[in-house]
Amino acid sequence: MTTTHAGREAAANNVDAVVIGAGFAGLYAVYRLREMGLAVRGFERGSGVGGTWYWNRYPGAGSDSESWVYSYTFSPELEQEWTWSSRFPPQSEILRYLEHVAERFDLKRSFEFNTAVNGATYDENSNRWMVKTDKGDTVHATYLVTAVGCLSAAAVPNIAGRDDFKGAWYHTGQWPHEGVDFSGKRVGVIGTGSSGIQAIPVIAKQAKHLTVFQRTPNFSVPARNRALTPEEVSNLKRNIKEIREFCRWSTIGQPYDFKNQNALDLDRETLRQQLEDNWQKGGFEWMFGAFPDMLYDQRANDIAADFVREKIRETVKDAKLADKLIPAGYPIATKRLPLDSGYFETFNRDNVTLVDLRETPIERIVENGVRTSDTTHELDIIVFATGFDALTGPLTRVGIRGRQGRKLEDKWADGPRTYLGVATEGFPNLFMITGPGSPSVLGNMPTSIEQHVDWVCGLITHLRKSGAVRAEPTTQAEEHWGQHVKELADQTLFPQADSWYLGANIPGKPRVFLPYIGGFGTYRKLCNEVADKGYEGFAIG
Ligand code: NA7
Repeated sequence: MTTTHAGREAAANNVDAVVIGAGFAGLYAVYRLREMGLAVRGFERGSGVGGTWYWNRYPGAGSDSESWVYSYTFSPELEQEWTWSSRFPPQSEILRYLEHVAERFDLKRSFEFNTAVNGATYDENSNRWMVKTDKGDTVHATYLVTAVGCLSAAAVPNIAGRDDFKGAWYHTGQWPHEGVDFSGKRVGVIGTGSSGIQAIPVIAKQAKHLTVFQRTPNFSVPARNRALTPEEVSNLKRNIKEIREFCRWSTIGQPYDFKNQNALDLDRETLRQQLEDNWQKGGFEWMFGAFPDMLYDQRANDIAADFVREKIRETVKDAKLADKLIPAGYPIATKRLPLDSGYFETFNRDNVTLVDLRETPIERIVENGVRTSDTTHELDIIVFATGFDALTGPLTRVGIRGRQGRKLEDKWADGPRTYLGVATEGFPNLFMITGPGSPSVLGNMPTSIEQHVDWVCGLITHLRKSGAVRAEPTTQAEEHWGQHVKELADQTLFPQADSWYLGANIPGKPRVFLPYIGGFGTYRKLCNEVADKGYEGFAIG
């Protein structure tokens, strides 16, 4: 009995693959690896599946991707069974979907929940990863697959006096499961990125008073979220194969793409009408289903930016307030473009105040609120909608050490270096799902995730068939990829903004454009070519 138990323990601690994370990426990675016949163990720091959708439970949280493509494609049955309620599903529905997937494919049995991986070291003698958890377990695995998410390392700014605050404070990315009751409360929201812009209209409706602390005014496009009709649902289901195939090869993994035409080639009136038509449709299509030069050419970008500025001015009744809310000084969409449901309208409410931190910066947090240079804003609750240490943060905090004990955070001290965003030299058999240097946050995440996992599984199959024990990128391939990622970004207007795409939101983080901006379809093609050439750029042995 004891021997059997010990034997089972040993088997469980010696597996083919460890997967970190049980969000969209981790669930699919476990599914695929198990399908290939591998012994897999997954670790997840949350108490359940969901990843982003497990943690981001703030009011108004939801997907900015159209629901019918914000989901898996690997199972046509699943695709037909599941019905989304609305165009942009709320967090609770996406979490329900992921729980359904985990149950349907019996994925939970491979995961340990409430367990964080807090170290992973590659042992060159055994060619195995030694993975440690905060529960004190050590698991040995041939492959280490990180499915840690791009936006999972919450960034709470180090504002003086935070511990002095006597009220409650929350970060949007670490929201309490039981929710927060804002009724009768004076609430402050710090941050006007996508999370703040989703949360602010909802909190304003509940709170006694809402104070919005804005450092940089943001552009935003209406989501125009709505329920899907039964006819739409049946049409979508009937055509889903074609829709998905389109997404797979599109620029951002969505069911639309840039036009084959530049904004500057159109006369002003036609252009305005097209922008207006897309504005009425709502969603990212306004920008990413429009004219490519809006992201390359300052003159075209200015037209788009001015269009939104006019919309803000039309919406916000108080002209002085509108001035404060109108963005300037960076090209539109070069900071992640939020979608909103009544964001600018919220500032017409009597119970909402905007604090422009460029005029009156925060001095410190005090026991009864936030003190800016001119006054103290009295608050019962502070919501930090202040974002994340994006893309690299979730990886460097794991404590990954490659060959010769080299730490990932040391290797990436001047910015991440990867090949295809999937692997990094010196760290054999470490496979990153939607890592830095891949399209990741610039596209529809589930589309990216499935492509990555499938591709990594293809590489693992190749290794196993050829009797190889390890794969890692060559320095040359990695350098070449890094240059390519940079060159593509430099051709656009993106590097002009202080965005989290560049790490600009985290003090001391090197300014490196993190995602691959060449388009998701192009990236897929490149990955396929690498595979067709026997995984060119990898040292395999
Ligand atoms: P973002 O987009 O990084 O937005 C964070 C916001 O918080 C942004 O307005 C920041 O202003 C503001 N911020 C950050 N630190 C401070 C301090 N110290 N003081 C005042 N204001 C601050 O994060 P989100 O969570 O909204 O969105 C992240 C992504 O998650 C989103 O794009 C989706 O992909 C999902 P700043 O602009 O830096 O001046």
